[in-house]
Amino acid sequence: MASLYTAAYIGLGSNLGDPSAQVNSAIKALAALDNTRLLVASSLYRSAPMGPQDQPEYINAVAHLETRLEPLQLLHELQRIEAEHGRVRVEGERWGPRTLDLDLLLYGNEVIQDEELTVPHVGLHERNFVLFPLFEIAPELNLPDGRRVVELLNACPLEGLERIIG
Ligand code: A4P
Ligand code: MG
Repeated sequence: MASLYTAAYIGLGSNLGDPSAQVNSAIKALAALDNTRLLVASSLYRSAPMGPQDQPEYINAVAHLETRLEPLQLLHELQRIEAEHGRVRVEGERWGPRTLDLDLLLYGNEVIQDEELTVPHVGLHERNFVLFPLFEIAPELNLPDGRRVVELLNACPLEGLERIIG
């Protein structure tokens, strides 16, 4: 019988306040979501900022969930968790600093092009701070278009990325 649960991968990022603490706290919040199980979270990674360079380095990670929430329900839960971690969106500012950013990277094999939600997440295939932690927890994973995470990772420079041990 088909599972009622769908595999979802969440990208976590933070570069304000205490980024490691924010990311760890967000992982706990993901684990506490209704109708959702946290299967595994990657190590934390230190990562040079993409976009404006006059901002602190990021802490990034990826979490693997199984969920019965619909994609938009899950997105709204992610936005609630961001808000609870003090995320304030600045109108018109792109790629700026943030206490917590949660991106829905993948939702099963679905391709979603909605006003509010694009899945797979737009930057997924070219961001080392997404691909490396994703590969750490899901080395066999393919994207809905059939591309393998490991192939994308091999094509992606790893400069500025460092796994935090321990
Ligand atoms: N949205 C659409 N699809 C999705 C999705 N799959 N997951 C919409 C989450 N949200 C999605 O997001 C803007 C809108 O995207 C939301 O309202 C949602 O409906 P946002 O988080 O408010 O905007 P943003 O994060 O400032 O913009 P953007 O372009 O999503 O930024 P990114 O791509 O998240 O990049 N450098 C390092 N080293 N590490 C980082 O994590 N992150 C960023 C932000 C910049 N530089 C970074 C990092
Ligand atoms: Mg975002």
